[in-house]
This record gives sequence, structure tokens and C-alpha cells, in this order.
Amino acid sequence: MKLLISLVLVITATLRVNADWWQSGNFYQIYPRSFRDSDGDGIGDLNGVTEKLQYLKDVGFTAAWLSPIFKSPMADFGYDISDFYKIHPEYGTLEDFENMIKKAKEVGIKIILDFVPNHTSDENEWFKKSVDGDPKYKDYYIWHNGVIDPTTGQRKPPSNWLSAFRYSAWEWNDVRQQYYLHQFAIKQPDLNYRNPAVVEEMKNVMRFWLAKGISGFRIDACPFLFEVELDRNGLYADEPPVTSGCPDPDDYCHLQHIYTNDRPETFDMIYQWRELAESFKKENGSDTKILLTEAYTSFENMMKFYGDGTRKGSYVPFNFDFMGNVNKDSKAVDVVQNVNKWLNAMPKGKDFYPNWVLGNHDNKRLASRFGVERADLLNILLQTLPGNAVTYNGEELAMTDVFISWDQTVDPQACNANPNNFNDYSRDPARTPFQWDASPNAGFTEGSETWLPVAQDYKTKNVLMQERAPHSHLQIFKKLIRLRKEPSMQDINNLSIKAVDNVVIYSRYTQNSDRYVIILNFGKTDQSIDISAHFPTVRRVEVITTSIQSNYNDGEVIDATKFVAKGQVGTVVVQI
Ligand SMILES: *[C@@H]1O[C@H](CO)[C@@H](O)[C@H](O)[C@H]1NC(C)=O
Ligand SMILES: CC(=O)N[C@H]1CO[C@H](CO)[C@@H](O)[C@@H]1O
Ligand SMILES: [Ca+2]
Ligand SMILES: [Ca+2]
Repeated sequence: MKLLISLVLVITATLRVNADWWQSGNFYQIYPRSFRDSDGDGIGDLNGVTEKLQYLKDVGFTAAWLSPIFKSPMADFGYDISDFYKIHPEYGTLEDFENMIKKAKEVGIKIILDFVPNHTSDENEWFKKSVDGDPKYKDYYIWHNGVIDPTTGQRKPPSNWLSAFRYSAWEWNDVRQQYYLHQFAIKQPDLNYRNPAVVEEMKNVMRFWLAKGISGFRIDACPFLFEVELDRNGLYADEPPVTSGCPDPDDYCHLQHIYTNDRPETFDMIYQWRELAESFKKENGSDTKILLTEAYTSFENMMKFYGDGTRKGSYVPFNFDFMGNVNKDSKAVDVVQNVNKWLNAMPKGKDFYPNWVLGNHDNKRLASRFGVERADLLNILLQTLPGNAVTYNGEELAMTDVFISWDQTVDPQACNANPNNFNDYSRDPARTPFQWDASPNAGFTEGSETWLPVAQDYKTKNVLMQERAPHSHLQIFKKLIRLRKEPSMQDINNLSIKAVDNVVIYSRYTQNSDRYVIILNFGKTDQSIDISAHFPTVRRVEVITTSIQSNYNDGEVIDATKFVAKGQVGTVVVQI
């Protein structure tokens, strides 16, 4: 009888943790240009990534998604693709790519590629042929004659639409004698998703890379996929200006992007890509191929990326709502409110998982935005909330932004600004070389030059040092990832999260497993908290992990009624 009961327990426990590979996983964003340079030219590459896959496995990540690695003139660091089927030469060859996949399989890390569907480079063959009016390609992009200004008699762009990187979104092409649309840089013409041949072409790109053994895509800039259709007179409607806050008429923020963003057709496209991923899996008996979607859009739209009730969409619609709303001034109540906001709104069911993200290559680094003191606290939050977590490379070490002078600035978004304000726009500070060790150039390269300067603090902040130190950001991070594999941490239901003054407190628990309690003090002053007042069974706890500057040590046993949450410190404890 006793044996039978334990057998049943074992079976139910196995069922519960028998999640698909991506569920409750931790995704690591690699910015390949800055991760590891294998050949000394100062630019990160695929062989560099291959070398470091074991590191990802050791830390405990599930999957790595690589920012674009395809052939590109690098006007927007790889987001301008001139051949979707080739690897960018600075990053390596197709053979290097295949080696990387092979190694990733050996090590046990899934690889996810960046899919950039909205635009190509103007150096892409498709665009060149479109310029030349080649019948197959002539409608691959969005072309327009422009309009004649009634007062001046001069030709001008078809509409007032602006590029996300400033100035008109329309560029005149002398050969074709028409304007083309570019929602990003001039060198990034928008594809025409109203042309079924384009839709099919891009699906073939996806199938090609899936067949190479990757486990899915992270899809770039989704809200920009579709624009409004031409009106009855063959014109595109102007977008209305904002009523306040952005007086500069050349700046993207000057307009309300009602005709160029979040068009309803976008969701259908995402759902079609989901169908593609599912049918690939079914037909080829492969692992689940997942989609992660990038969309800075309304909360309501983010939910639609999951699906519409009938059709499914993204597996991981990046939770930028959280990233946008939680900042250095956030109070415990704000954090709780934003966690609940997502959990309550997202679709329910076994295939839907929440996700938490606080950084990527387009934003200032987490430790710079919130302060290094709070880096552990935030990592603890991200790694102990239910669902998927996304980590931008370097956040596990609490890397910070690096000031890059105007002369050294290379990000087009900053170069289009001016010497006085470029730093507000620049994404370079969060893209500096990864800090591996204390050797020259942080062990990023054996060469003497690096494409962006290495942070000055690399001698004291690097992987090797943090691996050797008994208590470091990286050690804390590793403990958190190990913890995520516990059954209690995989149950995504019934999170009861509360704010008690400056402290956020919640528990992760599932039947017949350990109960973990997470206590995060977002304030600066210490606060005593009686854990048993919130979780009555919890009388005594043991510290699993806690911020570097904590008043407690890992393994310390504490009376739960007298817990002291130090300011800016996060702690995970287990009930004993
Ligand atoms: C199955 O894989 C092959 C290549 O390995 C690919 O060409 C085919 O499109 C896949 N099936 C589906 C339905 O995507
Ligand atoms: C986070 C992210 O990937 N942002 C990208 C969105 O798309 C534009 C254009 O492709 C890129 O410049 C951004 O880096
Ligand atoms: Ca290199
Ligand atoms: Ca578009």
C-alpha cells in the first residue's frame, strides 16, 4: 500500500514536470557581435558563440536566441538583411552555423534565430530586382509615385509618415522613379505583405532555417508588418500629430502611428507563422518550434499575440508592458499590480505561459536603469515569477552601460541624432563586449581592437571572477536557475503576490513539494516582515539565495516571524 502511494506520487510528480522544453524555460539573448570573437578581428562571431555554449549550459539556460546573423551591410547591425539564406561573413559561414547547431545539441541548448520580416536591406537581390521592375519582384516592396504639392508644383512623398529612426519614411528612387517605404533606416525598405508571393517567400525562409535544426524564431518589429491600404484615390492617409510632448516634426514620436502600426492583418500573419511552426513539427516529428514576438504595442494587442481564442499565435509574446511600467521609481505595489495585470489578462490553458523581460539590446542595461545594488533583486524577481524568463547577455553579471563618445557612436538611431542628445537615443552603451575574464579586452577577443569599447570595470566584473567568488551576481543567478527546475517553480497557477509597504512577497508551491517564499524589498530602508502572517504554515525558513549585500547568508535558518528585509535586497527562502 505504502509502495503504491509513493508510486502514485512519483507518477503525478513526473506528469507535472513533464512540460514541453520551452515551458518555464529561460531564454538568453545573445548579441553575437559582442559575445565572443574567435578570430581576433574585434567582432563577435558564431565560432565564438559555439565556444561559449557550455557556459550557457553551466549557468542553466534553456535556449539562446541570437540577434541577426544573416548577410547584411550592417546599416542597422544585422537588422538589414541582404540575403536571408546566408550567414554574414564577419560572423562566419554556413558550416560554422551547422557546427554551432551540432554543438548546441550535444550540450543541450536550443538555438533560436532572429527573424526580421518587416524589411530587407536595399542591397538584397529582391530589392534590386524590384527597383528594376522585374515582374516577379516589382511588388515585393511598397512603391508609390508620390503626390504633387498644389502650391509648389513639386513632387513630394505620398504621406507624412515618419521613420522610427527620424525623418520621412519615404525615399525617392531615381531608377524606378518612385518612392519606397522604409519604417526604419533608408537602407531598410519595407516588404509588401499584401503580396502573397512575399508571404510565401518569407515562409520559405523560415522553413529553411527550421530544417537546419533551430528550435524557433524570435520575430522582430511585429507591429510594423502592415500599413493601411491605399484609399479610393490611390493615396495613403496622413497620420495625425500628437497633441503634446513631441514638437519636433522629424521625430518619430511626433505622429500617432495609426496607419503604420498594429494593423489588424498583423495578427493573422503571426497566426499563420504559428501554423507553419506546428505543421513543421508534425510533419517532421521534430521538437516544438517556438515563436517569440517583439512588439512594443498596447497591452490589449500584446494579448492578441498569444492568439484570438480560435487561432494561436506567439508562444512568448515579450512582456514589454512589464519592462515599460516597472522602473527605478516603482514601488512594491506597482510591481505587484504589473505582475497581476499580465497574469489576469493572458489566456488560460496549458499552452499559455506568462513571460518576464526587463532588458534587451535596445534598452539601457538593467543594472544601469535600476542601480547595480538592485541587480540581484531584479534577477530574483524575473527568475522566480511563474512562466518564462528572458535574460539579455551580461545581465547575469550585472554588467552596466558604457559611455560611448559621439565619435565612437555607431548605432544609426544615435547617429541620426546630434552631439548634444545622441546618448538619449544610442543603443551602443548596452552592446559593448561581453566580459569573460580579466585579460586584455575582457577575454572577448585576442585581437587589440574591439568594435565597441570594452567597459572599464571588466577587471573586477567578469565571468571568471564571479564563478570563483563564493558570492557573486552569477552565483546567485545560477542558484535561481537551478531553483526554477523544482516542481513548485513550474506550477504557473495561483500565484498569490502581495505588497507590504516596500516589500513584495509571494510564494511558489505545488502539492507534495517544497514551499518557496520570495521577499523583495524595493525600498531603501530595512523592513521587518512576519512571513507566517502571509503564509501561515511557514514558521521556519532556510535561505536559498539572496542579494550580494544581504544581511543573510545562503543556508542560514531563520525564524519566519522575524524576517528582516534589508533595503534593495531580494531573498528566496524555503519552508523547513
Ligand atoms: C519538414 O522538413 C523539411 C526539410 O527537412 C522541409 O522542407 C519541410 O517543409 C518540412 N515540413 C513542413 C510541413 O514544414
Ligand atoms: C529589440 C529589437 O530587436 N529591436 C529591433 C527592432 O527592429 C529594428 C529594425 O529592424 C531594430 O533596429 C531593433 O534593434
Ligand atoms: Ca570575429
Ligand atoms: Ca511594414
